[in-house]
Amino acid sequence: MLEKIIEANKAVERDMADSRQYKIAVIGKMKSGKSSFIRAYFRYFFGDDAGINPPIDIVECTRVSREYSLPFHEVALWDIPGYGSTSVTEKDYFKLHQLDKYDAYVMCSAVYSDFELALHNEIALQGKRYVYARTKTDMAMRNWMRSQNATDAEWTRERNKIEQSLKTYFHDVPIFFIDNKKPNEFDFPNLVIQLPYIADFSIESRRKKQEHDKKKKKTSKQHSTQRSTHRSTQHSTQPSTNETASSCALM
Ligand SMILES: Nc1nc2c(ncn2[C@@H]2O[C@H](COP(=O)(O)OP(=O)(O)OP(=O)(O)O)[C@@H](O)[C@H]2O)c(=O)[nH]1
Ligand SMILES: [Mg+2]
Repeated sequence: MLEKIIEANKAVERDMADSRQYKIAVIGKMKSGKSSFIRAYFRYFFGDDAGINPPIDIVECTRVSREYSLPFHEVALWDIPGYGSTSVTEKDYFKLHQLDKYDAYVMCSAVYSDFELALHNEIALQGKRYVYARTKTDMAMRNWMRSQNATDAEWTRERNKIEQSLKTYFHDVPIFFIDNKKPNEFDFPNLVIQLPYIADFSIESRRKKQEHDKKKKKTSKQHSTQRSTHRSTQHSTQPSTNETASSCALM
């Protein structure tokens, strides 16, 4: 019996080692809905019993990074404090929260801010990938439709316009419009289903970048060695000024 249990445990350990859990950081401006996204994510997959309830508030709330994960689920979400408050400024956001250690990112944003472009560039420098989650779509839709007295079709056109303008800033980044309060609506289901693929893609793209950087470094090292060898050969085959002078004198 004991042997069977040990064997079963070993099999579980093997499975766990085989199944990779992606480390995904949920980042963005304070109050953009990062913690709400994490709650909605686990609720979407596991219902209210998931027991994953990062604190949510209308005032600044998340002050330290924290992991939310479940065993055997392929995605671990990290709730990262938001930038833009007095306690967490935009400057050094990436360094401060050691964002380089994550496999991929979900960038939450209810309204575009220029700092998102800085984050976008930082992630690209790392060779990694992320998804752009446009949160609070429900509110944006309600407010816009009310102010314009618009129809659903007009809202769809407006939403497409917003998406197109975001795409001009964030090339190649998947953009999803979501409502964290209703994870079955808008693009939420599409986002969460694609998340592991994006994380995989991010890891692969990071690996390729590292390989490319390594090759580049090696080639530039080779070039500099060649240059210095060339210089020293030129130096040894060319007569010194004194030799030239003396050979001239001999002629
Ligand atoms: N209507 C609506 N409200 C949202 C949505 N996402 C978040 N909220 C609300 O926005 C407020 C802030 O949400 P949080 O999840 O605490 O935001 P956060 O980014 O984690 O905030 P900090 O950790 O303080 O930076 C809360 O009142 C949420 O209920 C959404 O998609 N729709
Ligand atoms: Mg939070």
